[in-house]
Amino acid sequence: MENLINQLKKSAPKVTLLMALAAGAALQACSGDSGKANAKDDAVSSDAASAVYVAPGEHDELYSFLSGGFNGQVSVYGIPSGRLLKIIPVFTQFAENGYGYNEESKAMLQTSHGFVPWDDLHHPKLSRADGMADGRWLFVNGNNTPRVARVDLKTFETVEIMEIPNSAGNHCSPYPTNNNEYVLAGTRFSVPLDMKGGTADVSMAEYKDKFRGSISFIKVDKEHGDMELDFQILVPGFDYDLANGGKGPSNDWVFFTTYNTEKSGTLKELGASQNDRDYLAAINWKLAAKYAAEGKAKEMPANYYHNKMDHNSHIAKSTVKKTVRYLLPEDCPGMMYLIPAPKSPHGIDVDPTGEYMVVNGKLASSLPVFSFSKMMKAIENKDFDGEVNGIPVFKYESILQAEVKEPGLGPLHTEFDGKGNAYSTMFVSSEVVKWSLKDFQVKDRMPVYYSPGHLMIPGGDTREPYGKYMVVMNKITKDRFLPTGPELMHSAQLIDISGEKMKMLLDFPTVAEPHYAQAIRADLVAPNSVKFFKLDENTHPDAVKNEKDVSVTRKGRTVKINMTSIRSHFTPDNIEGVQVGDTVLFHVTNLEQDWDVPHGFAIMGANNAETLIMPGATQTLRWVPKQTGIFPFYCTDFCSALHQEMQGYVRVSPRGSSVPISFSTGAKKPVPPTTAAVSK
Ligand code: RUQ
Ligand code: CUA
Repeated sequence: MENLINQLKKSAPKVTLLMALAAGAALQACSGDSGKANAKDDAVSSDAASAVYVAPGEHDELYSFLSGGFNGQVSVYGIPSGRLLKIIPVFTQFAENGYGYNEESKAMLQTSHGFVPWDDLHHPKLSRADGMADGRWLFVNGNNTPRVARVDLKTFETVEIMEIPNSAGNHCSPYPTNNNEYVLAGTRFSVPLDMKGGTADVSMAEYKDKFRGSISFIKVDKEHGDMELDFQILVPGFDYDLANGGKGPSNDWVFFTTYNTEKSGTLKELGASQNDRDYLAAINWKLAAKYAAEGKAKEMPANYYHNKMDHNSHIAKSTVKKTVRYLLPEDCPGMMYLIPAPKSPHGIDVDPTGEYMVVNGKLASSLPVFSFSKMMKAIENKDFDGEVNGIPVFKYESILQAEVKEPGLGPLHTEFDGKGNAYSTMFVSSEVVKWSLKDFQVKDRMPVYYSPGHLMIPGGDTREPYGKYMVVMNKITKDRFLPTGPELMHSAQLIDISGEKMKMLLDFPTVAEPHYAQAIRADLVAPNSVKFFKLDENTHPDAVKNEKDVSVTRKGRTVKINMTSIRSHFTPDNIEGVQVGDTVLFHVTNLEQDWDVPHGFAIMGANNAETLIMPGATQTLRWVPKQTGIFPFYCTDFCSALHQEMQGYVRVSPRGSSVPISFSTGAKKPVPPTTAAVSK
């Protein structure tokens, strides 16, 4: 019991202690006194080890993409082994490969607030074709400084970041429609819009009247995936929490949970929990797009960044956008409706048939399931119960299909197995609950350790889930792993859902704080994986494709060093004529044309990081020497038996020194110094 109390305490910011306690006499499947004992005694069967065993040299069945939360990254794990395959930096600088540190990628992290090398990344969503993940791109949200990014699954690199204006806390984001027509992004915090794309300087006392939310419609290029902010809908000043798109009959709709419909401006923990009901917002995205195309959209000034990485030069460029179009729901009949939902709901999940919308009311004692066909009927019959800002509100009872009774405490998220079952996480009672979409009865419960947020079934939000495994991402780890001081890795648990009863298979630690995750069959991604970049397609202006073309040139206070790397040397290696205070740009081209042979580049005292150059690519490290002397540089990635020999020196002389620019290439005669461009 002590464990449970601790959990409740820790969960207090999300679910007030009082409510959690008041919510249920039955603290079902509480994690008990010892998670360890539980796991051993009743959860893990003896064949679990073989179910997750991927023999050395064998590959996993699935790729899974787990968000990194406050580390701003995505981590890629193999399923079922739980092997960590890669960390993809998105909104963060990443010293491991120089992303955000080298000159080529810095522009990716530019925003209207300047360089923001961090974000809170919550929700990965795979691009779609006909309602199924197609394995081309991964869209992710930045929660803090509103941004949506696209990762290319050919290279597992972040290739595009779009800032979202009129937003503050891009949490219900990003939601691709079934053919990536749009990626939708909603704001969590409402803010007073200044109608120039930013927020206004107003008193918090004006919260109720002046604050608004926004939902952004980002158009996605069918072939290349490039994003473009098409328009926004300015919505009432609630908090918008999560979203999910319809499918099948509900294909044209997307649903958003809202909280703080009270519009309480202070102590939201209490203020946003006054009303018994908040809303599920239903938006017809196709109709919205039609309204926008037919001239209903107005335009306002804005100021937001759109950053793209060029595939051939590997150079990111920022474009600053100056306008944004917007729609008002009150001008667009039939576009938006509100369904009353249990207070302060969190996840909204639509079942594979597209008929049921499950609202995870984290403070509610039942799990309501709404019916899309009932919603359509109510629209037809104008069966409304008033309106908010001109947006019709349905009657709860007329849209409700069923309530799952006593599902557990603190329902947060639900996914589906494609066999008529739903699985919901219970944050407070630390369990996953399986229930049926046929009779809405609970079928099974599985304790998880501890306090699960999202769960993920591969394809669980698509038309046809791959209903074999489920990954549950737990917020609290406690005694699951060897202690590592006050901070522990978060824990994910892999559960077999192929049978009637859930079976616990595996615990694996995860990097930072995963929120949502997505997974896809490996054969939809692996065959497209790029092995190296073709040197002859490298369009970087400072690329050097042949060692004999290397150069060191001075222009004013800038020294450009266009160099190459190949096992196991840099050309040039020794460079002289650099002065204190110069800006030195090392443009390093990796000449290798082979898989998995990056070279790194680092120099003593550089105030950024190393950079890791993929075969065929060029990257630039900027260095401003502050002292005279000899500075070694070297390759950071152990690339061959002679990796330790892959090194060189830069001589730094005082400012105004007469030491000319010169360099050596390993040739017998040193390259004669000249004062201008030097190339051999
Ligand atoms: S949402 S569990 Cu972004 Cu639930 Cu975190
Ligand atoms: Cu190149 Cu080590």
